[in-house]
Amino acid sequence: MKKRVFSGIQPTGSLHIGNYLGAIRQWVSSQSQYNNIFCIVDLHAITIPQDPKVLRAKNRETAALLYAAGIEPDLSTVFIQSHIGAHAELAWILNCYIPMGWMQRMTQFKEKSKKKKEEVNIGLFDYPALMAADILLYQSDLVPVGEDQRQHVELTRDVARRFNSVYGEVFKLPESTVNEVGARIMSLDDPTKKMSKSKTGKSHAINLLDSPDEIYLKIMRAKTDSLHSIRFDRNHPAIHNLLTIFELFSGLSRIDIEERFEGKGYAIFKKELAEVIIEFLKPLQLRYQEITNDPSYIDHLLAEGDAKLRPIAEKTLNHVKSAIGLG
Ligand code: ATP
Ligand code: LTN
Repeated sequence: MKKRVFSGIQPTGSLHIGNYLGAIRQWVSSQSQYNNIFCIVDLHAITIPQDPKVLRAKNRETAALLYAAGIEPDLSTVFIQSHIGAHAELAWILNCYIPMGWMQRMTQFKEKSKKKKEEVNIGLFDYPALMAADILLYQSDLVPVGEDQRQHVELTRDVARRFNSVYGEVFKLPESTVNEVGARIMSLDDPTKKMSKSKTGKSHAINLLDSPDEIYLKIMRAKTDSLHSIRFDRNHPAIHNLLTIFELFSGLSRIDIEERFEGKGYAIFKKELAEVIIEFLKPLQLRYQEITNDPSYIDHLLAEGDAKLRPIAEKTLNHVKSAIGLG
């Protein structure tokens, strides 16, 4: 039996190269080794205000982008979280087994709740309980994510362990898998912040559907530091981030990259970086156009996903409910 991989992505904003390099790249490359489930987490998305029409369109767009990036329908199942009611139901039950103190330690909540205070709702605080429900419903073994989600997977393990210690082996304990390189791609305009969908600064992120001109402009505007030489040096986070992006999209080694740009200026490096990204994204963008030419194709795949996964999720939920004396 192949191990089960489960991961999720929010249908908000535009997918960016951070999402690709931190998460989607791992999903695609290890697809044939595992039994894979990828969830478009629209219930997580509504923890911040969303326009209903946009949200519905983004669910489809996100699915199409995953297939365009190399997710294969024969190897992986993609579905929409809100289509399977068991997610919200299990999240409620898990709430009753998660101490407040665990949630209060979550760094993502601390970060996100700093912004607009009037928009901070209970859902945003409770976000990790829903994420735990997503993972545990499918008895997942591995959860490939970017660095920022590692802590949420730890909490998932903790709550599963706590539940199992009372009721027996109901949940499998999942493990996160985080890439060694690219697990935290930083913003182009502020290398102290992670690249993020919910930030809208003009040169904050490179989106997977950006045109060559947009990519070129954003890279040319990207912040650099005063190092002047082009080396992988953690003390110079702006150039380190750009070099990491170059490394991952070009497939070249760090030594080769440093040699290639030795004695050269930032302008030359940036031009080559923009070209490497543009070339890499070209086939993905073409596939996206092909896939979205026929909207019924995505709808059909998503409906198949629901039908295949609902029984698995319901089986776990029923087990949980009978263990605790519900239903
Ligand atoms: P937001 O910042 O609005 O919460 P996001 O950009 O983090 O959104 P998600 O849909 O929450 O996007 O994340 C999808 C996957 O991409 C997760 O596994 C997450 O860890 C990963 N990821 C997100 N941003 C980055 C980044 N800057 N570098 C590497 N991986 C990332
Ligand atoms: N919280 C994740 C998205 C997410 C997820 C999941 C990831 C929701 N449920 C389950 C892995 C497993 C994020 O990227 N912000």
